[in-house]
Amino acid sequence: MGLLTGKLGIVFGVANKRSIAWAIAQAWAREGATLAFTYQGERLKDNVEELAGTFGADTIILPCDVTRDEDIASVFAQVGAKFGRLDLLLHSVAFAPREALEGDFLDTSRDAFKVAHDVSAYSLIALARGAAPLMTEGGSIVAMSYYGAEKVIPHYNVMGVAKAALEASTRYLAYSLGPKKVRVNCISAGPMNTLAARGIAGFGDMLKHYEAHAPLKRNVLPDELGATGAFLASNGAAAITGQVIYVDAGYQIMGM
Ligand code: 0WE
Repeated sequence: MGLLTGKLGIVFGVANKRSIAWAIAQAWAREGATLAFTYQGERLKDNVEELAGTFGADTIILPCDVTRDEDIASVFAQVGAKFGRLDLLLHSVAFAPREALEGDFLDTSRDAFKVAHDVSAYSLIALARGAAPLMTEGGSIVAMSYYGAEKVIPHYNVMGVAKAALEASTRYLAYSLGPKKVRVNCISAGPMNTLAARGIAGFGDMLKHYEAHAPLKRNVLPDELGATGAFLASNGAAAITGQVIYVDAGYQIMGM
């Protein structure tokens, strides 16, 4: 039997087949979970319907802009009506205005800071609050982070600050939701060739840098994020909460 048989989950952040959210959703589905998906804007609707449509009739697909409280309320109302309960939530959503990821951190505008934190960090709190009343049998919330939260990665800039806020929010949410047996953890992934990474100057060099310096001398594969996502969602991780788990070929342990 699958690790997640009978569990009901919701996935935020599928954009296309290369999305980390899609890798983890596939692993959750393979382990027996029934899933709901949200998509951000009409632009991504067809992609998500095509991908998630392969999972069968009980799959729910809904629009959600995580900066809109009305969207979030509507998503959890519909998921509550159709599923009756929720066990799993994946947060794989981030955005900072492009210019904030290109220039000097010193020039970060108030608006870029606000947008990056609203979309990439506050949304975890808002989604957790929406999901919590449905997690009546406990639950597992998983959010995606990146090493730029703790060390300076040139050009990651305000996203690094937002990921630091996301990781700290993970700890405070773990404390808040612990009494309800809802666990909250982050996966800090090594760099992946996704839509979010496309067009980032020097990204190819960054993948090469990991190959050269990570203990495992390679980059991370989508299926490996899926497997860790499935583990954190499973009862095997029942005593793990508030953690940041590195799935980065070991890169994070290195001092030089
Ligand atoms: O978290 C991320 C990227 C998230 C992201 C990507 C974009 C590109 C398009 C957030 N906002 C935007 N805004 C856009 O307009 N990663 C972990 C991938 C990433 O992004 C970087 C990296 C890495 C790694 C940016 C600079 C340096 C390294």
